[in-house]
Amino acid sequence: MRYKVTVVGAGNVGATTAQRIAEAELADVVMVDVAADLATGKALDMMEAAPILGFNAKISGGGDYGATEGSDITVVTAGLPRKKDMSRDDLLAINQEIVGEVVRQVVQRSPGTILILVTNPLDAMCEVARRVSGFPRERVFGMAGVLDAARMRYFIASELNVSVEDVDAFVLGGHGDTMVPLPRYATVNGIPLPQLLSADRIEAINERTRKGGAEIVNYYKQGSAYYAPSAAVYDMVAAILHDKKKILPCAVLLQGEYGLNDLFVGVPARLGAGGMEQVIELELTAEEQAELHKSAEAVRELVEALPK
Ligand code: TXD
Repeated sequence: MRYKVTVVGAGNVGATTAQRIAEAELADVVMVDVAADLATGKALDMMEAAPILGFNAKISGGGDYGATEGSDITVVTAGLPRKKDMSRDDLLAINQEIVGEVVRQVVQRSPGTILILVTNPLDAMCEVARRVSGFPRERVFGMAGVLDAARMRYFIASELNVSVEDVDAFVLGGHGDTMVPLPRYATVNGIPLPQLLSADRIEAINERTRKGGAEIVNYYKQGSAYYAPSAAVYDMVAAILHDKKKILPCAVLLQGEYGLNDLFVGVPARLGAGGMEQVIELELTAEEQAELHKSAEAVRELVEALPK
């Protein structure tokens, strides 16, 4: 049996995600973009690599949603990326219109699909997708935490000169400057991070993690990160299609967990064949809880600014 994954937006994150999924033969991939020729051309270019790399997945691309019918998962990257000196929140108005229309088109043809949102401002776009699709929270959630945690893991591994494979870390909260890195839950091969690094060094890593997106934007000037973001989406897609039951930080609609309601916030969740199968509640200190609520407030402000 072959799975089908639709990726809307064949830009940097979308195309790289499509490439990663196809090269791993995880699923056939359909890319859709308003820039139809761009999607068609990138799909053809990737397929022409298939004989060399030896993958059998099919990638197609264009402007028509017809080809997306019956998708198991749909990844939404359509929108404008953040430019230098532009906050994620500035993107709100433009991207809510784009994401709303994309989700309408997608769910008409794939009413059972699982929606993974990537477009910024991420947490608010999840809410737009939820409203338009009417899907339960198991089938509409966002990618941000896997990326933010991967950045933190990389910074920890570099600082300690250990393998990235040995480092685990969690980042909670909204995907913005108020995100909450959780060094207490970071480990190096099971050893808690606070036993390995001074509080000062840990705080420096937290700060670099919070600003990780901006650090890349400053280098690229035009556009934002996509290699690590597409790897993060790939991890989530693989967890679902292979029913891995992997615990990954995702933007999930909270319904009472962490004392928060009806708001998409980044928390650890179990991903498997059923999509977002369970929210994992971590025990937080009063300070961590306060930071999480502050981050959630920033998300709420954005959601309240959305046109009804
Ligand atoms: O952690 C995260 N969630 C993120 C989010 C990490 C990285 C990037 N993040 C956000 O994803 C970023 O701020 C943007 O909002 C999206 C996509 O980023 P990307 O870097 O891929 O942007 P591009 O290269 O500009 O690609 C966007 C594509 C482009 O080809 C447009 O033509 C297309 O989206 N687009 C559309 N496709 C379909 N339908 C509509 N309406 C549409 N509008 C634009």
